[in-house]
Amino acid sequence: SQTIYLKDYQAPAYLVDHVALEFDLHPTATRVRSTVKFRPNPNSSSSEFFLHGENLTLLSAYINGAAVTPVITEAGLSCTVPDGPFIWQSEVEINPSANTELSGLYMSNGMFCTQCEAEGFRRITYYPDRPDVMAPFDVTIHSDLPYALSNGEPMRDEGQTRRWQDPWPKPAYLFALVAGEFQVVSDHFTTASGKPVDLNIYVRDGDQDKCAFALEALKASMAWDERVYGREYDLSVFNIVAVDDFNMGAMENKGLNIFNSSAVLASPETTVDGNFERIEAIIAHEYFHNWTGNRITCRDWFQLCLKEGLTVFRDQQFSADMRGAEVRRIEDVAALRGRQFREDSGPLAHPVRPESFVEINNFYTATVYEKGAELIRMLKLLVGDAAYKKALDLYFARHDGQACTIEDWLAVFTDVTGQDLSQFKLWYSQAGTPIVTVRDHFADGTYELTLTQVTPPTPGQPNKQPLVIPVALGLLYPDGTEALDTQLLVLTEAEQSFRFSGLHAAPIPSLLRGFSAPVIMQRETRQAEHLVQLTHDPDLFNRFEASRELGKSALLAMLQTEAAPDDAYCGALLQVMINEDLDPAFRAMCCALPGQDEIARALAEQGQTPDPVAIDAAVHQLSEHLARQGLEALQALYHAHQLTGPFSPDAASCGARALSALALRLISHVDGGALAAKQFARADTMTLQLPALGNLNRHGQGTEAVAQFYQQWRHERLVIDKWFSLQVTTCPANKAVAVARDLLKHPDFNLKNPNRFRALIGALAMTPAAFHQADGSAYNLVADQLIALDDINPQLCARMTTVFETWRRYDGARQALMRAALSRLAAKPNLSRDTKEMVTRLLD
Ligand code: B3K
Ligand code: ZN
Repeated sequence: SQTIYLKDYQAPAYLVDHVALEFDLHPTATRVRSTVKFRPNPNSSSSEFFLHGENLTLLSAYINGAAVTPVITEAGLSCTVPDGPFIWQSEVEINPSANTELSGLYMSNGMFCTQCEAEGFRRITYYPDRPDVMAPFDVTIHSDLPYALSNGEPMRDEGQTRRWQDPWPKPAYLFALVAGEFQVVSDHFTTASGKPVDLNIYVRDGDQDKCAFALEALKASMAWDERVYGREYDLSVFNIVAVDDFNMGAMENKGLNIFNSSAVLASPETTVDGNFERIEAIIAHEYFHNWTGNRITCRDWFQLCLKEGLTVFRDQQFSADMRGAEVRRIEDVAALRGRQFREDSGPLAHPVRPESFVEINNFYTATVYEKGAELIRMLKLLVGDAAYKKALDLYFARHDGQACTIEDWLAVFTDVTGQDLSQFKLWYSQAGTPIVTVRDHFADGTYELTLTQVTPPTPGQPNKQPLVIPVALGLLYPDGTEALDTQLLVLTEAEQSFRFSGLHAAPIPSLLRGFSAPVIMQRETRQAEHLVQLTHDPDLFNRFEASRELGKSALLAMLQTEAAPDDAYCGALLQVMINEDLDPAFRAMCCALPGQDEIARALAEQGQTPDPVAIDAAVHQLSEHLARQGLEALQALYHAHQLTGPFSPDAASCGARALSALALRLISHVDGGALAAKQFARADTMTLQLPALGNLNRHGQGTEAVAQFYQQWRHERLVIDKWFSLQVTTCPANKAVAVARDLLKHPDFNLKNPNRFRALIGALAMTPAAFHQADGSAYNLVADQLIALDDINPQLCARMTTVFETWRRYDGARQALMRAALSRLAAKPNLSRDTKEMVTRLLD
């Protein structure tokens, strides 16, 4: 397998002025005819004509109407071409039914659908499948299926022939085609300048009652992008199709977004609050790509964060506006730490803009997406809101219709502000999470704060330079009053000191407010200060942070010195839980105990070896202690937050339900599931039913309810995914492998459906105490399943290998078992390029 380097980028030898595609759809033998107008690129010195193509049977090829015989390899074809512009025509045959990779044109439940990002278009026809070749597409589909869709505007319907024209030049990765039998749910939107847009969601029969929420989210996204970024939609129709077999969440194809059904379908009966939130965010994300991704795309795949980091940032801003900025920020940071910090501290660490890859699909990562978004958040903080807005306006004006780079992106900020961003740019090339260490000192009314930054070595990057780190700081007095309002300190050197005078007592620093930079802040733990912050910090993020720090210290003390559960911490949590001045959603987040992986990471950051089984036991013990200490308060809280009236997934209702779910979870530690059983019996929504079932199963009371749940929901695929997950995540950790083995034999398990595979195998691997059983049985089960999956779906297999990325954290015995499991996968005959790259990096 060949490594591709950013430094080797070369402009395309030929540009495309127009593409016409014609499809004769057939499940096993689809014909694709293409007519492409090429012209030599004036900015390229090469005249070599190469078209990507994989798994295609070429039936005929013509240049300017004359038959040609190209040289064909596994990667594509080359051909002698005339000087100047010419017309390329070809016909190929492909087999969508055999396409289990779910890349290119494939079948899902009898419908045809496509996934072309990153390099799937080359599995449909021969073409320069690279994002810097943009062209208008004209698509003709012959099929007897009731619906046949593609990008852009629908042309006049001619019976079994459907035509679509997309006027906006686009790269091939944004091409999409869907055909099948659907139910359509429709709505309308009128843009700010008065243009009408038809909105449609296409779903399987039976799912039409699960589209309303996504349609509302779509309209809200369209209005938000007009209001906040001045971006209008640019076609008369916006189509969304839900498919059951899909490798990720959704895809932003121009005018025809294709969604994993789990990222679009929602109903109160089948969907939990967290799903509603996720659907709203993904709908927004894909819609926002229309400007940040489609109208302005990436020059090459190394620039992926140009569209993904920016679009994640935009969807985070949207969700903050829809659901409350502070609570959303806490969730986003928790996800960043859980996925990106984890990635950044292990063998898969890579820069936000990687410099090399073997398989680009392996770089759709938390680093590119979530850290990429953090860089934009920092940039906005550093230049200010007004300059950010000007820079974005300039970006859209200057680069519309282009394929751009991070240099282009940063240049608009430099041009607007005059600021030199060369040091800031290191964030794009330097991998690893900076560690900022805090020392402080107070004397004679003056507080001195010294911050030191170090970024640890990452694969291929032994030495790091200091970064630009914006640190939002406030100071509190020990009685909780404010000593200093939020200030922005900008750290640019390895070590810097800051002085604050005129203070009447030693202050408590409230550092990194709102999580102003994606760094690890290290400061000697001071419980008394955290307790003040937990109850008084005006920055809610730092209240949450104080709670995490207290929770971590309590658990670490239990693990390291067999200390008893910390009463002061538990008492403080209970106070927050019942504090009616605080948003219930915030209370629920702030009072959940730290996650088990978070504890493992905290230990690893201190150079210690985590034992996931011991962590699980400590979390259980602490939960029970907290529950006993606050039982009456928890029961009152539970009952006070029961909602009456029709279900609504709005932020306030979700918050109330989250708080009552937290209370129920804790109470179950004391009553063994009695209250959960009552909730399960009367639950009329999934948000009430699923956690009730989880609590029952967690306390050994789930057998009957699990069976009943299956009978109730056996025809709802997305609910059955939850049913698979729940059983492995809530059974006793030492039983999880046996439970998973049984479920692998269940007739509803299906290796070919990514959602189902993730629901079972992913859930097992993401449950630390279950995955890290000392006998290595879970590692082996996961490895066996990955070995089976690799031939079917290399992309998903490669993605799932990341469950092993933390192997270096653990003890020698577990390390050896994980290495052995990975080595078995590495030794599989015909290992895919995707998986090979991942196991190589993991084992390096
Ligand atoms: N752009 C797609 C991701 C494609 C992943 C290809 N392996 C979805 C998104 O980020 O919106
Ligand atoms: Zn995206």
